[in-house]
Amino acid sequence: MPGDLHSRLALSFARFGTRTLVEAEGKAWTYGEVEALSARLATRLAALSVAPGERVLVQTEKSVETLLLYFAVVRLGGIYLPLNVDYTEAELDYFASDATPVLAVCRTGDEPLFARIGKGVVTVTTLDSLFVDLPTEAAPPASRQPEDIAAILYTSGTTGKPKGAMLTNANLVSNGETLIQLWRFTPEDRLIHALPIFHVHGLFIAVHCVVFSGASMVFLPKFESAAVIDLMASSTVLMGVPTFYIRLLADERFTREAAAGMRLFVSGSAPLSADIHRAFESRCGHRVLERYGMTETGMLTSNPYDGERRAGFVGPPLPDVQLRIAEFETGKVLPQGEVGIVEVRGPNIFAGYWQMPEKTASEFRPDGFFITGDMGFIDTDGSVQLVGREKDLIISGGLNVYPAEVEALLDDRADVAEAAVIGVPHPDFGEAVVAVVQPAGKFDAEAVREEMRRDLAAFKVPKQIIVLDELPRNTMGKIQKKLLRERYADLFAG
Ligand code: MCA
Ligand code: AMP
Repeated sequence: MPGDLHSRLALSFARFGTRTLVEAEGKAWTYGEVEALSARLATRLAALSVAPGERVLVQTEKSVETLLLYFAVVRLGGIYLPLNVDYTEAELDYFASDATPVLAVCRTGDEPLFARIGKGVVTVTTLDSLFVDLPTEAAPPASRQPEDIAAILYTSGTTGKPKGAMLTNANLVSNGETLIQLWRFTPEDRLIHALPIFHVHGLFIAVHCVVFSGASMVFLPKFESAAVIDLMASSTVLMGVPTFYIRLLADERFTREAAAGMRLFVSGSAPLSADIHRAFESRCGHRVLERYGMTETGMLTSNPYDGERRAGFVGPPLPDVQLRIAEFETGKVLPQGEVGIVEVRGPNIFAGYWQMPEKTASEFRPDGFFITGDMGFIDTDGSVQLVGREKDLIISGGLNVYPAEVEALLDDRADVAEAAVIGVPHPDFGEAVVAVVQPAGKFDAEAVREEMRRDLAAFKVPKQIIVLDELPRNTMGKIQKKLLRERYADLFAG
């Protein structure tokens, strides 16, 4: 198999030429059409200076055109940098300044905003305009090595600024190859694609499983249970975050009959509770296949296709992944059964954070294992259970929110003395972001929430702000977040 991503995609484009690759809004594109259109789009991008190693920043809606843009950038050996469509100007400005892209592609109407970000250094174009009078010639593919960077995906951190995880051609190709074997993808599969395409989950895992295997997918703009249930009769696989499964269970149209034609439901990005796992099986007869991964690593573990898919477990490591449990502070490897930090090594582990060599070094052990920040243990059957996180992170509907970022915004306000941001159980999102604030003077929680929307993507804005005269502190003066989490555990219950 080729080690660079474009060659791997091209293999499928050639092999499955006349078969459908993607459907959206009632239209269909074959493998051959996708190759031809992305090659012509690459000609346009090359004229805009996209070349090997150059970053292309993308904030566009989910569409087949965005998918073609991804393939075109890969063809030219550029570095694809997709961003959440919810990101605000303040968030975008950081990414553009840090990544110094040669080109930014935005939604029509967002050009003035994009002209302001990144100190005006980038060329800005809209996705729509890229497709006007598309050149007829196909750009020649650039030659790329497995270790060259194919994409940068930003992830936030417990401290400091978001970090750009650099994913190589080899990372993406190897993970895709492993997963199509493990999850038995064939050209007969049709995936219901309801995830966003600016994360590893929806872009690399879902799209590469489809393209590498010659399968097809139906693009939905977002998850909606009615549309997903309608598609089940003519589809075979769904990949989603736990909220998808919670919402399907809440829809009475979701029955054993509705799911009869499906062969696989995959869940990840956040913990799927054992209760939901069991409720799903008793409703439709399928056991959800839960897997675990990260932006920096792609997929790391997966429950088996055949064999027991254990509720509450994320399965054994993938065949080419080495996984161990260690003591966080010392790095001492712990025996089977003990809880510690999950550390991993393998061909799918990223090449480091963009322009942050020290940060990169601090997240790897000297022998090359990456420290995930997740806590877990390995059971007697080799299956991993995650029991928590060493990192202070909230996962809401499969999206990561780092409390430090939200706290910094609140702490900066004149009407806030100090704020603590916590995750509490939520029936739909799994966890929800809640801020507990000690005000400095007059404080209007709803007005503050509204103002926060200017600077933060909607999913990071606290669903509720609780006002306390005093935040609980330990003897060292540190805010007792654990106590707050316990106190507000039932905030969204019922
Ligand atoms: C939307 N909102 C959210 C979320 N999504 N709030 C908290 N958490 C969220 N995840 C906001 C909306 O802006 C809106 O705010 C309000 O909540 C209600 O939105 P709703 O219509 O219910 O949301 P939705 O549009 O239906 O989206 C929910 C969703 C979506 C379907 C769960 O967030 C989603 O597709 N999540 C998947 C994310 C994902 O792909 N994660 C993978 C990354 P307001 O009303 O105030 O405006 S992790 C990864 O890639 C690693 C490698 C891995 O392991 O997979
Ligand atoms: P991200 O940085 O967005 O890629 O999120 C990665 C994090 O999501 C991991 O470090 C885990 O904490 C979490 N995660 C992903 N899959 C699972 C899962 N199946 N169960 C629990 N947590 C998960």
